[in-house]
Amino acid sequence: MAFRKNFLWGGAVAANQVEGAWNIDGKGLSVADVATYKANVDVKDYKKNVAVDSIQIEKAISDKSDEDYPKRRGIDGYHHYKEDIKLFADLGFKTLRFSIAWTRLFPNGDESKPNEAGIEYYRKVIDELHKYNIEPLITLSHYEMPLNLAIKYNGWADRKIINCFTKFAKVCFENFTDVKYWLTFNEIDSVTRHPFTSAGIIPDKSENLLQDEYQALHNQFVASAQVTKLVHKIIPGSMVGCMLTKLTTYPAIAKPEDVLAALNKNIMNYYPADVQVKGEYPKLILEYFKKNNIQLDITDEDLTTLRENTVDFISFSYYMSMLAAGDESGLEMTQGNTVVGGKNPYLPATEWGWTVDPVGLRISLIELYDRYQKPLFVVENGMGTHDKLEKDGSIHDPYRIKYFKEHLKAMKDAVDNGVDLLGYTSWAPIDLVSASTSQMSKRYGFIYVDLDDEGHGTGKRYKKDSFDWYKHVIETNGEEL
Ligand code: BGP
Repeated sequence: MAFRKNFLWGGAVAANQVEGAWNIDGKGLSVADVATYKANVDVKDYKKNVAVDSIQIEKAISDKSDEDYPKRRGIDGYHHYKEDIKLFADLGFKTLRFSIAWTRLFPNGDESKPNEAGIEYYRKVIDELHKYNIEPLITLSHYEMPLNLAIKYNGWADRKIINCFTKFAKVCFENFTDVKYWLTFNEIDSVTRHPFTSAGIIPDKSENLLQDEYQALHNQFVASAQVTKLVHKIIPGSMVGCMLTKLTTYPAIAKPEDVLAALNKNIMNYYPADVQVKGEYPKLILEYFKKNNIQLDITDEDLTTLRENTVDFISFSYYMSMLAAGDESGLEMTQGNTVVGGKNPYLPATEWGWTVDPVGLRISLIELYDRYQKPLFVVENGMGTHDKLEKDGSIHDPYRIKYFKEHLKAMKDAVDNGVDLLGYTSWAPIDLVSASTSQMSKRYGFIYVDLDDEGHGTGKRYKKDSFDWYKHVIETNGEEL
C-alpha cells in the first residue's frame, strides 16, 4: 500500500529556533530568550541541567545583547522568510509546520489588545506559503510562552493562563481563517521533563513542583480543548491535532519486571494523548496522582470541556527509543529527546547519544493507531549531526539520507499495515538553533545555514546533498526512497 494521494510532505520548525529578531517590531521576551548555550547536557541529571532558575532569568532580562542567548538570534528567519519559503517550495513541500511566537502578538501575554505588527508578520508568512500552494500547519505553542507569564504566575501552574492563551489563539484563528491545520501544544507531555521551557514553571518558585507540573499539564489540556472548540467554530473544516513526544520504551530483556517497567513508562507517555483523544483521564493515571499525593484542581466544567472537544488527529515527534528495567542500576543510560533512558545495545546512536531506531517508528505508528483509531501525523523526525560546508559550497550528508530513507521505509511499512497517516514533516528542513542545547552545530536540515554556535557566519543558505534526495521522495510521493 502506498502513501495517500494528498499526503502532506514537508518540514517542521519553531519560531524561537528560527526567527531571531527577539526584540523587533514589539516582540516581548519569551522563555526561549533566556535559554543559554549548553553543549554538554549531563545524562545523569538531565532535568536539572536544562532547568532555568530565577537568578538566570533576572540576569537574562538585564542583558540586552544576544551574545549568550542563541535563540534570540535563531537563523534570522524573521528577515529571511521569503528566501526560506522559496527553498521549501523548491523541495516540493505540500506543508510547512511552523509556530506563531505568542510574544509577537501579545508581548507580555496578558495585554487586552494584540500587537498588530505581529499579526501582520504572520499574515505575510502565510500568504507567501499559499503563493507556492504550501499548506500551513501551525503550532500555537512551541516552547516560547511569554516570560512575563512565567514570572507573574509561575506559568501554566496557574489556571489564569488558560484565558491568556485562549485570547491569543482566538486572535490567530480570526486573522488566519485560511489555515486549516492547527496543533495546540508542542510535545505537551514534556511539561514534566522540562517544566520551564514547556510551561513557564520556575522550579525554585514552586512549593510542590510535581503537583505544579501536573496542574500545568491539566491547564494545557483544558486550554487545548477550549481552543479546539473555538477554531472549529471560527474556521469550519479546520483540523486540530494534539502533539506528543513519542518516547517508545522497550524492556531491557524479557524479564517480566523489565516488561512491567517499560509498560509503565509507555503508559505515562501515552496519557496526555489519552486525555486529548478520548476526552478523559485514564483510571491508572488518577490512581498515580493519588499514590503520589498529587492533588489537582480539576473542575466539573473542565471535565465537560475535555470530553466535548477532543482532537481530530494525533501528531507526534519521533527521534529515538529507550530501554527500561525493573532494576535500572545495571543499565547503561543515554540521552534522547529531552529524556534519559537505557541504551539499546542493538542500535546505533547519533553523536548526541540519541539512538537511531527506524523500526521503532513503525512500532510507534502501529501502537498509536491501534490505541486511538485516529489519523496520525508525524510532525517531527530527524537526526542532529555536525555537517561540513565544503569550499565549493556543497555539503555531503549521506548519513542524513540513510536516516530518512530508513525511517520513511518504516513509515511506509506501517501504512502497509493499515495505519492512516496524514503526512510527514521532517525536523528540521533547515538548520536551526537546537531546542535542548541551543547549539547551531547540531544540524538537522536539508538546507545548511552558515552560522556557528556563537552566531558568527554569513547566514547564507546552501543545499546539502540530502536536499535533492528529499525533493525526489516528495516528487514520487515516497514511491522512490
Ligand atoms: C523536539 C522539539 C524541537 C526540536 C527537536 C530536536 O523535542 O519539539 O523543538 O528542537 O526536539 O531537539 P534538539 O533541538 O534539542 O536537538
